[in-house]
Amino acid sequence: MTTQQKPVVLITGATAGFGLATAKKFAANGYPLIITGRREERLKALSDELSPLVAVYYAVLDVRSSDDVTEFTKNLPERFQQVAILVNNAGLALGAEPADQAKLSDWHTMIDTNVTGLVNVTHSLLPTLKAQKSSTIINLASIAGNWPYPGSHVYGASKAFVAQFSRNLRSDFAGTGVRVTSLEPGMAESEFSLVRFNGDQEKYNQIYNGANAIQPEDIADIIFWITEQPAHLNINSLEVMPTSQAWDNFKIVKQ
Ligand code: NDP
Ligand code: 8X3
Repeated sequence: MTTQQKPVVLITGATAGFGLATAKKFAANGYPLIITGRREERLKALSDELSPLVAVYYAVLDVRSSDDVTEFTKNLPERFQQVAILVNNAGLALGAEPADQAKLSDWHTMIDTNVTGLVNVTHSLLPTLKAQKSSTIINLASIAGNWPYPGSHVYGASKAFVAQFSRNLRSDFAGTGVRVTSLEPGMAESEFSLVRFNGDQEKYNQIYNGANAIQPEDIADIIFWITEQPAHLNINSLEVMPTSQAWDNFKIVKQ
């Protein structure tokens, strides 16, 4: 199969972490790429790096704006219009204080990005994905959507939405060529915790030092593996943790 015959991959949030590593993984395997995010310099640098390998189109896109997402989809260059793999990766957590100390604006940002943004991108691409013989949507959920922990409140709830939305899409597309996966990673080392803790490098170090956390390249390998499954198989959900991470006791607060 030549490079030109491989399906077009669209990755949201390709400027860092999982999205960046996933772009590199698909490029190394010859897939034409659409990479998006808000930081243009990073998109351009990545595009320059990967263009010798594959066709790359980059676009500055804030997934929170449905108008911008619609425009972006409408204006995709012809070479990139037949998107067949969508990696809905853009997302973030903000803060980990107890709910009553959290900022309402942070809650709104998480919902706007992790829920509304993911819905915006998915909705605008569904006709294209459905028109392909075979296509795959991979939605980045999280263990935080499956299990509660203190300080997770809206972040975890937004990821529970992603997991259930993925299952519901599966219901609508059963028997069609559209596959949907909810990918649910645990602790992974990326800019995620810098964003969550407002750039606090010390907190970041505390979290990851000695934890042997998941690396973005691990997630990229898993995403690639999901898309490589035979067309008659759908990975519905996949939860992955670092070996160092597991559940703890239920909390009992005695009077
Ligand atoms: P990073 O912070 O390293 O990367 C997040 C990416 O999302 C960046 O490329 C950022 O790009 C993009 N992004 C954020 N907001 C927007 C927006 N409004 N519009 C477009 N792009 C946006 O985090 P990770 O790679 O770790 O996280 C990727 C996904 O995986 C997220 O959905 C996260 O919730 C999820 N996840 C992360 C885990 C972890 O422990 N790291 C574990 C489980 C799930 P830019 O700033 O340029 O817009
Ligand atoms: C990120 C994983 O455990 O920090 O989704 O919430 S966790």
